Amino acid sequence: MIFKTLAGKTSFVVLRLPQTFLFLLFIGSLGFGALFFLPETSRLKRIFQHNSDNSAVITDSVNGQSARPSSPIGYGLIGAAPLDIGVLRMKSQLSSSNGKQTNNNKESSQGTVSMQHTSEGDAADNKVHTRGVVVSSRARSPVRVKLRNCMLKPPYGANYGKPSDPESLQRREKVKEMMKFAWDNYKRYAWGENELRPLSRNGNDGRTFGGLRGASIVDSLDTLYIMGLGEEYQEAKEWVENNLNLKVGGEASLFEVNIRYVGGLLSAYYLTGEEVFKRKVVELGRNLLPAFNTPTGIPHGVVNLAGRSSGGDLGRSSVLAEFGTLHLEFVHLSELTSDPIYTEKVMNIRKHLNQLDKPRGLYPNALNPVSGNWEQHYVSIGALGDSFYEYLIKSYLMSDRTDEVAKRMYYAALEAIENNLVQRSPGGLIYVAEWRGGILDHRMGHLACFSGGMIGIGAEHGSPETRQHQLDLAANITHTCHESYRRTPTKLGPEVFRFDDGAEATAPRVNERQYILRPEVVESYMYMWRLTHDPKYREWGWEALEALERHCRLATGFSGIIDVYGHIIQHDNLQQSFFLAETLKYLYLLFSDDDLLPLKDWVFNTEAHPLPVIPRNCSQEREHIPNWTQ
Ligand code: DMJ
Repeated sequence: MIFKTLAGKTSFVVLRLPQTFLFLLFIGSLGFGALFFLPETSRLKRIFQHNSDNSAVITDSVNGQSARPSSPIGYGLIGAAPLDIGVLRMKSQLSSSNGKQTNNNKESSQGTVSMQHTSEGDAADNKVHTRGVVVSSRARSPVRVKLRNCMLKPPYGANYGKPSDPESLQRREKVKEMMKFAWDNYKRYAWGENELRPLSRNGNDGRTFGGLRGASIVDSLDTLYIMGLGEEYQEAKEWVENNLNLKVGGEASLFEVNIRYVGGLLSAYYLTGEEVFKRKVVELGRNLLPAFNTPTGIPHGVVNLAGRSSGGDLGRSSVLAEFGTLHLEFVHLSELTSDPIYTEKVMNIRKHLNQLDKPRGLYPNALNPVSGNWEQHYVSIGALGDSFYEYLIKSYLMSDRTDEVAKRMYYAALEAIENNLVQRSPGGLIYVAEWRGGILDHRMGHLACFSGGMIGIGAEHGSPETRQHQLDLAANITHTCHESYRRTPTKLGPEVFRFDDGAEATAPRVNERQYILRPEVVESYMYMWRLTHDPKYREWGWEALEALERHCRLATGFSGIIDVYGHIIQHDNLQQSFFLAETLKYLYLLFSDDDLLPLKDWVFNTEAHPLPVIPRNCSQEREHIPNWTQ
């Protein structure tokens, strides 16, 4: 008798006597590895692959329906966390490893995954996966075939991103430990609130999210999941299920709710296939629509989540980085609901921006939602502008490179940025200055450091003549951002660094010297590593990690610091939710192999929540295909 998983439950498969005999003979003479040489149709093989077969996300994205996944975990990344599955198989623990989370989670959350497994475990894992068995067994499921052809790709390849060199593996484990530490302290002192205040040992709710709570939980779901922190992921999921109340009546930032909550829930859904995330994100998405009730359809910055009014003040300008950072999530909301309204809303923004006159081809940061005109001519690739540019190139990539309008707008914007904002300092550092009505302000925000990664991922999709040039620009900007870290005693970078009055990537002004656990610099390291495999990016990431450990880690969680140049460290008492969503996730990916969330299949929203590329053959089957050519 052998245990088999069926529809997420353990059941038994009884082998009749002759089968049992043949089976034992086969195993006895060739060992367990022999199982993987059996033909595809082999019943024995099916028995031993219950985990993978039943871990499918059975999202039918063609008609927008979602069937229940047969396993609580979509692709089984936690259930089959790095090495767990191999070890479990080799130990013949088939009777208990039924794809349910509880058993496997225990192993992963206790930190036994990866680091402590022996080479026996490693070999077993490789044997299973590198022979393509998991993939081919999945392919047998009709649902998975549909899935594979349409929306989703597994978030990992053969090896779950496990790096082959021991140093990177050790570093990746360190990042995971930091995540667990940040999570445990949030849980202990601020559970259910938006963020942890580690010094005062309480929570911070603020007003940004209009009464929504648990920002750190929603922002952490996918990070916990990809790291194989199974128990923690489960706690987070249960909180979302039982406590994430979307019926709140406050005024929320449309941008922040979109990137953290909508992005976090979408990504959790696509990674795990858990219906609860879809239900929640669809409800939340609907609550955001009143923000678009303006004469131009350019949304307000704030929205009343109870839908009583559109929220926001028509007299206030809308910010480019806010209304320009909705596209990825809203297109996916249309995908999930089969309701084109979300795509229409963001396409309207796109259209409006596309047809507006732009000073020297640049996009100013503020627009009047009533007149639809620019409010001033202040341009920045950092605060107030940043993720608008990011979403242009990522919209193109997420559309499986069919969104030609986004592509054209991105490369035209980049050209204008290069012609007007990109500068070389006297010391030879390349930076992106800010522009105030034609006058350059020679400063660069930490936020602008995401642009190294953005320009890097865009490089290979532009014209072949500009490819190397753009890759060099990306590398140069990333280098400058690294310098802004390297030139401080803490080895963490300031909020703003300058290139005037003798400053070179340093922060002479006291009020610009804080580091609030932001991700942008390590984000660019991660992309540049993926694009070039130059080991310096991993070294730089490790330097940042060590500095975080030295200066930002307290006994009760992580905190930003007030002055990166200070010799006595003062903390700002806030563990930002983006530290868990982004900074630690990018570090983890930096030390992982490229088959964890491959960039050809996934795009990260601006809060580092991975969203799947929508393959063109998937869109073609849909009625509401957005018309990218308009
Ligand atoms: C995050 O919320 C997002 O990355 C956003 O795009 C910019 N600011 C923070 C992190 O610094």
